[in-house]
Amino acid sequence: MQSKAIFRIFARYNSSFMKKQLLITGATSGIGRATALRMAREGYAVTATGRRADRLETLAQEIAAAGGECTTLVFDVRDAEQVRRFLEPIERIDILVNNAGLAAGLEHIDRGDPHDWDAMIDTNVKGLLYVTRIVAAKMVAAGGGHIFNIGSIAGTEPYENGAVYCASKHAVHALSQAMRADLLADGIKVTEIRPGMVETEFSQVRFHGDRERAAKVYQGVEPLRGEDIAEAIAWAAQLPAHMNVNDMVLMPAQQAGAYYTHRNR
Ligand code: NDP
Ligand code: 8X3
Repeated sequence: MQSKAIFRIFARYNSSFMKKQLLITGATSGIGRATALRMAREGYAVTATGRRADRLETLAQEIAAAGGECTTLVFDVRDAEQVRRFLEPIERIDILVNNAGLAAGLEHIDRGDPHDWDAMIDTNVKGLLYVTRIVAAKMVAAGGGHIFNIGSIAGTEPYENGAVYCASKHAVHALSQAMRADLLADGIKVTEIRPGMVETEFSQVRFHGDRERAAKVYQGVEPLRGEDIAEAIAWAAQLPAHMNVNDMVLMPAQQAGAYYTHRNR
């Protein structure tokens, strides 16, 4: 009787450990939340991170109710010490999705708010670096892994009023290419996903909570949804070992780039 119980505990522990481990930042909303749900459905043991604990708790319950596995970690990617404290103890990470990010403000450079600039650079660039530093070292030691960086079309198309956000995503684009080279001999794939317009909390955050202004961004357009980006990540993650997607640009059919959107009247 006792040995059966021990066997069951061992089997559960073993099957959990055998699952591929995925860590995603910014899983409380939008692309991150959709990707966590999707990848849990694909059979990954998901570690979902973000600052809003209640949102992560709801996500973990949703994943568990669907038979998946989700651990949550509440920390701010801008704080290098928190990142180290929460991520260092994790034994294995097969896939990292660097998703946490934001745009703050939409202004000409002479009117931009330096607090917004700090938030974007500290999150989109430095936060991504802090997380990657710790996780990539684990992947190198393990002899493989796959890193997804969520860039943007803003990473190659600078636009009026978006100087600092565009600069931060240009940095993500450069980092993705350079880290791919750095990690090449270690068997670590690096995939950059660069979406156009995706309807999430992104525009609400950009306009500091102004929902009406945020809604106008998507007027007359069928934007992408977080689930569409999750679909792309799920596809790229399951490719054979010899094949990698370096850079994937995804847009709504009604968008041709940062400057061209066809809106229904
Ligand atoms: P959301 O605002 O819906 O989600 C952003 C996520 O990032 C949230 O989970 C938020 O969690 C997290 N986050 C923000 N700051 C921090 C921080 N300091 N520490 C930890 N987590 C943080 O937007 P999206 O889902 O759209 O954005 C996800 C990524 O996609 C971003 O990198 C964005 O730049 C990129 N992107 C978005 C596009 C779009 O049109 N929506 C297009 C192209 C790229 P919490 O607040 O709980 O910490
Ligand atoms: C988000 C897309 O066009 O608002 O990265 O910069 S855009």
